Amino acid sequence: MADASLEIVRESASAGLAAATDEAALERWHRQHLSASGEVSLLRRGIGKLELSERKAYGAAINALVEVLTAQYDEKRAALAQAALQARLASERVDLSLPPRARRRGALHPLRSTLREICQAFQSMGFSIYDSPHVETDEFNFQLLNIPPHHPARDMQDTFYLAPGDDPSAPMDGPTDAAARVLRTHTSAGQIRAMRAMGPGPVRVILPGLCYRNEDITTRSEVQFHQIEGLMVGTDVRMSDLKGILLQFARQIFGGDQAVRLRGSYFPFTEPSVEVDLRCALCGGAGCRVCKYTGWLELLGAGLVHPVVLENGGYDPATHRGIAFGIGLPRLVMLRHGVDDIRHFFRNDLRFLQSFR
Ligand code: FA5
Repeated sequence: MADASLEIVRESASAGLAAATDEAALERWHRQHLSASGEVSLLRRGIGKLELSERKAYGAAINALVEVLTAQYDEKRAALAQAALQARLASERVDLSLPPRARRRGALHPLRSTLREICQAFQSMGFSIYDSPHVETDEFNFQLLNIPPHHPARDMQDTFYLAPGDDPSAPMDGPTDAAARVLRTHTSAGQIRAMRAMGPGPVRVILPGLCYRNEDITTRSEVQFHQIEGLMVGTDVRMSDLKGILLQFARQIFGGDQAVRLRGSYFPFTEPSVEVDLRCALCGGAGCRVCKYTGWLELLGAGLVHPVVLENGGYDPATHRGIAFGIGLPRLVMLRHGVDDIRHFFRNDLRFLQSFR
């Protein structure tokens, strides 16, 4: 009988516990059932009214009931705490799902990408790349190239001389001093170095790189600009090689059925010297504003290596001949892409640079 009443208490207490949905309801339940003034304590007080023989079993049944309800209470309390924690985590969650900033893809600078194409074009014709210093001596930049001190050709290449030693306030060396250091004014400065490194064998190299001239910056001139020097020396080298190589080069870089023409010119380090013109790709030779209605565009300077220069490079001009050419990179890119101002290349204007993608 007593056990049956305890079972009813257990059932209703368990149902009450299951219905508690928050901390406050749980505490109310605890007060009602398990506290000193709660329902189970009242049951204990009833023990005294039982027969002596029943008291022990009834007491044990109440203890078992307390144990069951306490375990259920602890379990419920842990579940409510866990649910509260989850709710808090959900409400305080940091939203990391912002859309990322778009990644901007870079590209090679138009000078750099064309320089690569030019190097590849010459490499496909058997040329290798020869690197020579940017800081040169007056001797290599001028004198060994048949440009002695005070030669009028120096006027065409206004030169940056470096202060001797490490003292920037020391008086500059001048063009009469062979060891005076200069920023090379043209890649031709590397011609003698390449010949001396490869002689007496054949030479077939290009020397790409920056040159420096103390010039006014205009739409066609910068103080630093790339040139690509070409040099070929051997026992069987002729002017027709020069024309064939440059025609092949022009067709690879400008595409299509290009034509080149050689026009007499003067450089102290080549004899004969020529300017090489490219048939204007815009008008096909008919004449337009870009080619100044001549049908031709000036591309580069070239010629047969002067005997004095061959000798300075360690070759006998009686048995060896050479061809040399010097291409100005920015003006070539201007021709190729219709760029009207050389200064665009160094302005870092993304709109200009991206137009070459
Ligand atoms: C020379 O520099 C000779 N060394 C070229 C050469 C090599 C001739 C081998 C014969 C044999 P020139 O000064 O013309 O030549 O310059 C060659 C090219 O460099 C020019 O056609 C032009 O495209 C480019 N150039 C010269 N000065 C500048 C400048 N200030 N800014 C941009 N490009 C320049």
